[in-house]
Amino acid sequence: MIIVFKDKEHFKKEYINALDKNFRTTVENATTAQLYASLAMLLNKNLDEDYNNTNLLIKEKGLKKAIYFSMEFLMGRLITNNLQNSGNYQIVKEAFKDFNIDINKIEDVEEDTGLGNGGLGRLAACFLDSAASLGLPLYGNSIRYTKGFFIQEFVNNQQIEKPDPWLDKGFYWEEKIEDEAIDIPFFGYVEDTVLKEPIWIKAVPYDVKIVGNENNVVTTLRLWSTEASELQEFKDEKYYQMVNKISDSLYPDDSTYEGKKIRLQQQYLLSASGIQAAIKEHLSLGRDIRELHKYYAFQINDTHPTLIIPELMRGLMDVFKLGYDEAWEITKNACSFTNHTIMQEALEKWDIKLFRELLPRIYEIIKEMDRRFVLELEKLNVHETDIYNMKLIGTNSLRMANICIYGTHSTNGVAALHTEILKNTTFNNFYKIYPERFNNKTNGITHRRWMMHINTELVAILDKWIGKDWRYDLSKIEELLKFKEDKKLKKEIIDMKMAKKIQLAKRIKELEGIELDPNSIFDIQVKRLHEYKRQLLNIMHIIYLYLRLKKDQEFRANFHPQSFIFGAKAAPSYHMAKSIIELINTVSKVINSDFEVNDLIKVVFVENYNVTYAEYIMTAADLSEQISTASKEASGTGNMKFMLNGALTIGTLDGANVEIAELAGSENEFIFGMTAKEVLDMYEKNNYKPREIYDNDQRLIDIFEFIQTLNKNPHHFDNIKHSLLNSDYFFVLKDFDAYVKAQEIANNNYKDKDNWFEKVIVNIAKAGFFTSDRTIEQYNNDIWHLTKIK
Ligand code: 26V
Repeated sequence: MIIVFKDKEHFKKEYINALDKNFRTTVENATTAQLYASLAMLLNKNLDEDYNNTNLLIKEKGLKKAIYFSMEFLMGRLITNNLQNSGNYQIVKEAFKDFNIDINKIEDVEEDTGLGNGGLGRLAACFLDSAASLGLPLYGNSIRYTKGFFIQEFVNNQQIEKPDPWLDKGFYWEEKIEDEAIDIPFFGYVEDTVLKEPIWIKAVPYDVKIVGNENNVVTTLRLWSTEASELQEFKDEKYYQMVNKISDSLYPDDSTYEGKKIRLQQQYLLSASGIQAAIKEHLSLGRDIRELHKYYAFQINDTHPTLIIPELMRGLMDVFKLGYDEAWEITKNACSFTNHTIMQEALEKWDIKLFRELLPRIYEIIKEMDRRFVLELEKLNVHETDIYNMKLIGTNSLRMANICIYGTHSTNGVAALHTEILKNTTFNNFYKIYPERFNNKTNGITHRRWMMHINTELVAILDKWIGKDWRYDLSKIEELLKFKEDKKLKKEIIDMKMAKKIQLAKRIKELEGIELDPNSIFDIQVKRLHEYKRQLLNIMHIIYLYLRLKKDQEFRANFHPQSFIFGAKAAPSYHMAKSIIELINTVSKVINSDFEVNDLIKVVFVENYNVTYAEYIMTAADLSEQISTASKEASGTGNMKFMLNGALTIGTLDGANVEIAELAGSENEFIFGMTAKEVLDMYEKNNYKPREIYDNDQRLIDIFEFIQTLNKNPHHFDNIKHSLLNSDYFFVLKDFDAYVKAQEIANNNYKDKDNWFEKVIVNIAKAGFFTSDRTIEQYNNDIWHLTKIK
């Protein structure tokens, strides 16, 4: 165990010194911001020893490293995690108690590090925690955006986006490594493979420590920022603007030409800096460039860092003068790719004209890759339409996923069903040629952040009933199954859930001003807002319930009170998603202020859902809403967090829900709706008629009549209705009836507490599979082959 501070008194002495040194103040006189800053700086400094030892050991033993290239790392707060994993949380908490300070108040000062949009970014953060905790040398590589994911506010029920200048308040967990800066060229022209007259941008790394759990391992997340380059002679106003723009914000608006260019610059900067830093380190240790793939594995998280493939080819050929074939073998062996979506609009394509202007030499390399690929395919007698679809370069655009599958030795999906769809549908043409490249790595979540740190009530129960081994090997949590009928255990789990619901209700009361009854069913859907995730189906069911509760006395008498909680951000330019937010907020106000029903149902849309909010929400759910159109949600990870903390899933057989239902038994979840196969068949047949469903279901007609009364303009929400009646691409109407039935069963079932909480225990006991420790072990065994740091 790394105890940075020997004991409580030692910590107090150091901390008092730190306050004096940093702010010339004392515990009594310091502001909470100063108390927080001093704690963060002190802990960060004290992690140096383990950090240096980890680096030294990797070098001395010549261990292979994996670099996880990702445009997003949704880290959330670091203070609690770093205190916990380093084994100092208790000491520090006790010390603060002596100071008469609530440590939670100090933790609350820290802003979320919100360098990510959602699941993909949070997965990357969980992976860093798991790898460090397993002692695997996995290093994160990303961009130090000056502004993280936007802060959401609601004005007149509508989403407003505010910038998130998270660095302004001070970020104490990073260290700028000036002398490892790398100059990256953009634009210019190519003469005989040499890039001439480019514009140079300096990429400067900031390293953030990643603390392994009680094992003295400290790895890093490297975040690249941009500065003016010394190599750049001509620097005008426009140049400095460009320098700042590249690391200014996460996913800047890509609806304009300017926005697109910046995003591509970000992608290349991230890819080229990471690759060049690895090559420099490799050579500085006296190794041969031809052995690069034996010392580095480069994981491409979705297609955003695709350019590491041509960049590595460029380095090996242009700088180190290897032949194409040798460079290609090294590149393919070093790189591997993870796909996170089958949504067509998220499969990245770059306009050739834009790409060639910005990255002329990289474009040439991709063109050569494409030429050779086509020759290979022709040799294999692949049909010409397949060749056309598989080409790396289409008529107007570069196809990033194709480059990734062709340029790596491994392509994985993120849940069993998702990988099957990749193999049999999305990338079937590639699968037929390279079946050995495709593999599945079902996502996971770090059970430290997503259970141990946020649900101490459950930790105590587990420790008491099955000992502590589960903490280090979550598969052991299955031992709880033996006691699933035990009345005493059930009582403890019921109390745990009640405690967590009360805590969340308190936070919601404080932040949203809405009172929730902890005895009601907490029914929660938190995730990005997207039509395929079907928050619309959820709110339509709520409207149906509301109307029925008002007129059906018998139904009312049998109904267990239910609180519906939403949390979601919509992309700033995604109009339909924003309309759905407005609809939910509007309905929420009507229902919550209707005295006829507001003791039976409540609706809350929490503002600015983020990692820290999630830490309160995940433990407090009875029902976990996972209701995406089957086939569309690649995996989901919120579903796993809810399950591990004792919620039952109401969901479709999509993504990792399939594995949840398989492991826990579908009798212990509320599964409904079309299957992925039915959805895909229906797209193929193209014979879905949503209007017929609408015309024949009075409930749907009533719902939309009600929606017309919500705004003084009855047509205010017509875009939603029209989209459903004219296309309903995500089968909301088709699944409505099945969803209503599943909800009814769930509500009914909750009244039998004994039965409900037996299901809860089974879910917790079967959630061990979903720790990201397991996922990372699989990546390592199948793809990276790293040796553990001892
Ligand atoms: C793509 C793009 C392209 C245009 C600019 C904005 C943007 C933002 C994000 C993306 C990638 C979306 C892919 C994604 O987040 N997939 C999610 O990955 C999770 C982790 O594997 C998984 O659990 C979710 O099911 C999946 O939707």
